[in-house]
Amino acid sequence: MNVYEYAKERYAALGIDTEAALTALRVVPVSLHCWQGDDVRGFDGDPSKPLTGGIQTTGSYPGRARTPEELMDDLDVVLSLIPGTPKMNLHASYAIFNRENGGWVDRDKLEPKHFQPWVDFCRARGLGCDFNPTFFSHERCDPLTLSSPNESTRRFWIDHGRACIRISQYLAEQLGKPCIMNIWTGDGCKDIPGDRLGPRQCYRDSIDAILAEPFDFSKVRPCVESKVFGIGVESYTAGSSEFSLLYAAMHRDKCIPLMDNGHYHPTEMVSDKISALLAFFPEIALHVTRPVRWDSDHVVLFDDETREIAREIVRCGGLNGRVDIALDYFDASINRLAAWVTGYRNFQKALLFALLQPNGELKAMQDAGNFTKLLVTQERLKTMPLGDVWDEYCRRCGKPLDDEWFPVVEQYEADVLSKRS
Ligand code: RNT
Ligand code: ZN
Repeated sequence: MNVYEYAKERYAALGIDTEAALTALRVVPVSLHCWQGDDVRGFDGDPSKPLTGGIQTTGSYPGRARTPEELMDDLDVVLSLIPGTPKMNLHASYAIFNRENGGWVDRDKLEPKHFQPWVDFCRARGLGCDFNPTFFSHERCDPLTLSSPNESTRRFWIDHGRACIRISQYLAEQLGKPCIMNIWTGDGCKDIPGDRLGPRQCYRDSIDAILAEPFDFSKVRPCVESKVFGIGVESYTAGSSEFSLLYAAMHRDKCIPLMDNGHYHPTEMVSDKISALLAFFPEIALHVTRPVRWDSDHVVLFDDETREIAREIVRCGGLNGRVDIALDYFDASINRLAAWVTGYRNFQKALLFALLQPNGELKAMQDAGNFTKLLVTQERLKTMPLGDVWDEYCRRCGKPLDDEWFPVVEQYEADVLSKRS
């Protein structure tokens, strides 16, 4: 008997159908963020300009993608090494300007044509595409954007947001898959503000103005992402958790909330928040990352919280379109392709772990008050032969096993990345 058949029997003895899990996992869209490949620099400005908005990449590992072509080449290697159904996730700052489309324009003037090479890239690979307006790393951040007291600043960024809605609609129509369009700004204050309500009212009105741009909500799913603090905005953020959740709650016909698990106090767990939101919202979106003491955006691991997030997604019915999953991390201190692949595969593995749980029985134990058995069973599940089912999943997806993918990255580093200055 091969190891998968043996694992299948072991799980079957607990009432768990590994075949159903393998089938379900293959079609779950998980967004792959383009910004891991170039340390969130983008192509619409001077690449040496600093990353602003309170986020930071640290490290200077060689091989960063410097052009759209390099980023796409890198993505192709990554796509060859990850199982499942990836979706691209772009930022507006990854617009591609060339002679055919008239060259550079500022962010308030972006058009679908500036993303045509990305549409072609995605279409040729059968990928959907998500999108993000880029409210950072730009001279029109004063340093605020949508919450600025300066009306012309707000106008610029509202126009950027509206342009991004039109681009998102184009991506959805061209690729035949909904586009999740996430609104996040780094607006906030380093020190104790003298006014919080004013900027938050501006922020609210600015999002209203962006979402006044006509779009089809079945194709474009605008989200608002909250954040507790950033570098240089330690004391207050305009788009706090309450602000973003309430905005989404009061605009349910055109907006959904997005939680990034790096954006809370270190003892707050997004795994615990998923069901709280799903009790009220038909759909929510997630950024999966790994905060180390702060929103450091380390590579996603196969760790307790990642597994718990996956378990909550699965048992709350999130795989049926109620939870939009995206990865969001950026590590510049290690091989960037290895970072991408490690995080993506780990989240796939966490989803597989979650699909191989006897959820009905665990719930019954809880409802019956049998917390001893619940504890013992959940601990028991941790050492079931998940790895053998995972290997089978990779095989069926035609993708390398855990031992096989890193040599491909090492070879690519030797052949390609090491030659980039
Ligand atoms: C920042 C947010 C945001 C960004 C990306 C680049 O803290 O998490 O989602 O990481 O938009
Ligand atoms: Zn995020």
